[in-house]
Amino acid sequence: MEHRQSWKSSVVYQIYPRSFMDSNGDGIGDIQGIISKLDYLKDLGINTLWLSPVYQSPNDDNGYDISNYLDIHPDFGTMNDMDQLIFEAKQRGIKIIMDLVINHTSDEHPWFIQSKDKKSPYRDYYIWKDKPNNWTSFFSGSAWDQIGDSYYLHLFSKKQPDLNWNNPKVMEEIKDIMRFWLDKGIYVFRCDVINIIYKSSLEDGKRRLVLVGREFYHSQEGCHQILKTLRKDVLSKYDCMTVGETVLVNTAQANDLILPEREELDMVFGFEHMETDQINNKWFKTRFKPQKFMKVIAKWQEELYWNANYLENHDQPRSITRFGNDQKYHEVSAKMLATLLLTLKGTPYIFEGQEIGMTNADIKRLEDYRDIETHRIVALAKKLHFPQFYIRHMLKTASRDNARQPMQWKKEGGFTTGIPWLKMNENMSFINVEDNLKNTDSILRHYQQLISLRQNHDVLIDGSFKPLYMKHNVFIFERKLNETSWITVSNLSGNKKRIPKNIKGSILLSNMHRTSLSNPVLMPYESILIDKEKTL
Ligand code: ISL
Ligand code: CA
Repeated sequence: MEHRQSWKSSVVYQIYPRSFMDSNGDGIGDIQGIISKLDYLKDLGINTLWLSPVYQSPNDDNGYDISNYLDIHPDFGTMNDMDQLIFEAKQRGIKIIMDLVINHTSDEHPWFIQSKDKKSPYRDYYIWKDKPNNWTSFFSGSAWDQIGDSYYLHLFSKKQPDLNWNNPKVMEEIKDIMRFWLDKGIYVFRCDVINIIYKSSLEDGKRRLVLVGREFYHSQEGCHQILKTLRKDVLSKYDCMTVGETVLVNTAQANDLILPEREELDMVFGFEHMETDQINNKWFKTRFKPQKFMKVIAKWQEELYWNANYLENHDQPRSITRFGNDQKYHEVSAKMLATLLLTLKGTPYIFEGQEIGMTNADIKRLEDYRDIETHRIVALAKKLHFPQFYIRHMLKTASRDNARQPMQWKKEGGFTTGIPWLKMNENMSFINVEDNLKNTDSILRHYQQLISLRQNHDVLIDGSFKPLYMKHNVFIFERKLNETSWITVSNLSGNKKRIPKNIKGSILLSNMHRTSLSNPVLMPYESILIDKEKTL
């Protein structure tokens, strides 16, 4: 067989370290906690772990504001713990992805502290201006803040000043940071908001509702040049891969970042499928439209060289609540989404808790939310006199804390012996790892089966993708490699549907104990994986 890049067969599990497992009772997940669960992850079958940031940080944005890239936040442990994690993971055949946040640092990073002095050699590490322009931040409000008589740019919170990628010294610093971690044996970087790091001009942006100024920093040629340099000078010297988080990209822009001949990134996270249940903005959710969702997914499958497939992460609401049904059809719809995710073409990413069908948060009081973005939007909505019930609705459907409630290991929690940093979901009494492990037919077991199918059948990795049917909220596609042809059927609705007559074959996996296709009624959220060639 032709040489296949190792990341094509990766199955990635994303850990949000604060919320995964607390080993010392301070209510915050940590590295020793992760180590204690490596056997669990190995049994699940995953071979790659992505850790959201564990670096030193004042935690304004839970670690996405880094004050020292070369050290570990004491909440999470020490560098020794990190070395031990890399070692223990390797023993189990698990590779580690670290988050690389290089659009901005924390305002408490020594570079920024020094850059406040106009005469400092660090001044040019950041973007300073005498007068702000009209750009707005991802977290709402102006993207500029004042210190003394100057303003600095921050596309996220004011404690996340943007680095100046026009300064070659910044490039050299980041290269050193990457080498430091690659030399320790980490395998991949997940490059945070990587397609917005280069600002080609600081003039006023076109007037629009959100992200004013984006035409000057979104997917600029300068960004491609930076990525090529990082690849050539650093990444190409190691056995590693990169996945970029790329906001607002279309398929053409995504391909421009990942086509092998471009020598930039290996794959990117797109967001278009995440926009199929909202109007304009994530805070204005509408009813989920499965038709739109499957069409976007099929488009990315067909047009992209390789996909990074995901249904949830630490910024997104839980997929079961959003695209499935977290009540009556909790188990079947979680399994249906799993089958979809793991049989698509590309590298699948599973977010912690997804494998047991964790749902959106049950936080009732505004003050119990922890996320900075949430608090910024509440302040803005109050200023605009949004009614209280609507603000609550916005948070319930879109707050990032929906995905950040601690991992539900046991009926009574099992995450910490102390007080969790963010309240746990009360449904842990019936949605938890312990029960999932006991039950041979659980959501977790379904994930396990799918991962193992992926790892033992090249058709799920190298096979082509072809949509066969996308009507009435039913999504059917084929993966084909040489003589092998597998078909995934997913009912993305809570209504009964029919399986089209031309779909034939034997059942490889079902979320409803189906053993044949003789009954053409597709039950609510039913999903079937079929081997077409082995028609009975
Ligand atoms: O969170 C979002 C939607 O709710 C996005 O707009 C998000 O801010 C964007 O995808 C960038 O996310 C990444 O960078 C941010 C950080 O807050 C996120 O957690 C991270 O995933 C700034 O570093
Ligand atoms: Ca802890």
